[in-house]
Amino acid sequence: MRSKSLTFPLLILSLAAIPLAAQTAVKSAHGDISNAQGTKIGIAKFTPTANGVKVTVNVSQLTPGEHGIHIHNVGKCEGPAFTSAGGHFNPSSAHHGANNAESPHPHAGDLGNLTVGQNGKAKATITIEGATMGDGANSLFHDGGTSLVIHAKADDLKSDPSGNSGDRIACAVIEK
Ligand SMILES: [Cu+2]
Repeated sequence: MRSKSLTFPLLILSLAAIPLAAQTAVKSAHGDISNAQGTKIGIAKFTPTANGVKVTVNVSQLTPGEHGIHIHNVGKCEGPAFTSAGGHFNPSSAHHGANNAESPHPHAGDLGNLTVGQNGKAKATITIEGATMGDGANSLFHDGGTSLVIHAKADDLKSDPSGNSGDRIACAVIEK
């Protein structure tokens, strides 16, 4: 109880400071990962780095194996199909997949595959190359926002537009 009463005023103070800081640079973002039924099954955390934005994904209740994982171009996750998330976040209009025969490739929203263990859980840290959390087309917070989507099947890392990775089974709106 003692620590709680000390923490509370500090929390108010730091919350009051956020609007000022947010105007210059977003230092972190997050997204609650929901499945098609709308159940929260995980969380994604985003932090800017020198060459992009680092995302840490922590998710459970998925089928074991490889699942395509991408940043999609609209920050809207309406289940069960999550088509509201739009196509891939692809500000450079590149082809999909690290092994795509066409050049240039891959694109920013291409995060490859997420490996889910036999227990249905997955943890991964991936860099969204070239993405920012500031202003402009490369920003995860461009007009309309972005989302993180997990697919039913593995991404083949070469097929446009989404690596043949099948249905969208989980989605998180990326939020400041
Ligand atoms: Cu996708």
